[in-house]
Amino acid sequence: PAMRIDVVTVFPEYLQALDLSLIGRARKRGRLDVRVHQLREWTHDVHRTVDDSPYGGGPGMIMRPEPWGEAFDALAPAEGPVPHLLVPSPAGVPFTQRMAEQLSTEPWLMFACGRYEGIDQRVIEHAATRMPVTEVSLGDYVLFGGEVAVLVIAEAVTRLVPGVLGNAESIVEESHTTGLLEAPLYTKPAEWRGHEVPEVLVSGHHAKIVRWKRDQALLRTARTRPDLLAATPVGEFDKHDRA
Ligand code: 6GU
Repeated sequence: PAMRIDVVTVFPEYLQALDLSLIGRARKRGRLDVRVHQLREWTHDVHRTVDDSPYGGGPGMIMRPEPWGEAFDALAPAEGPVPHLLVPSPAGVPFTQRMAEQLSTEPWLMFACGRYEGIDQRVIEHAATRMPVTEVSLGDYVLFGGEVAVLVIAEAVTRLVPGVLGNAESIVEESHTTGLLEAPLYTKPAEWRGHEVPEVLVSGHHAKIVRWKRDQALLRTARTRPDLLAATPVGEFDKHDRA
């Protein structure tokens, strides 16, 4: 089942990264249908203006609503199926693995990339009369615009779409899917520059390995992300011992 992704931006060059690597491969294989659009195509003045000064004063420029309205009319006509619109913004709800999982089941996503100080809020209000809209933030810091956020969100979401990632099992145990950080990983050689691979991993004792990985995940989470550990149900702590 292919997922369609439309991106509207004044910097389509940023999205060229979507031609690369596993996302590019998934597109060639027909699992993803990615379409990047230049917002200025929906302007009519000679300078192709997309911004203006803010009502009420304040610094910088705001994206004016009219080109966005025309873009929505062209890409997602009021009749027929509509996408889930995602608007990257530092004022949005925090983007999480949980949200990535939910979005990965949707057939059609559209991203509206703001630049400058942001987009006129009526664009979001108007879009919400036609389609589901989520303003989403990557974290508590400020980027120049939504383009890099789209690369992050699109990668987190599309790798969960069936058939995009080669090995579906690698998704199940990884960091954040379990609510904990993942245990450290090792490969050959068994000794390297005086550093050894933990003994238990070469022991061949499967049950001990499972318990070690779980304990390492808990330790690592306690040290670097105590906030995540606090949100972990206590049943997770000894799950494998009770099995
Ligand atoms: Cl999603 N967009 C922008 N422009 N800045 C951000 C962000 C998103 N998340 C954190 N900072």
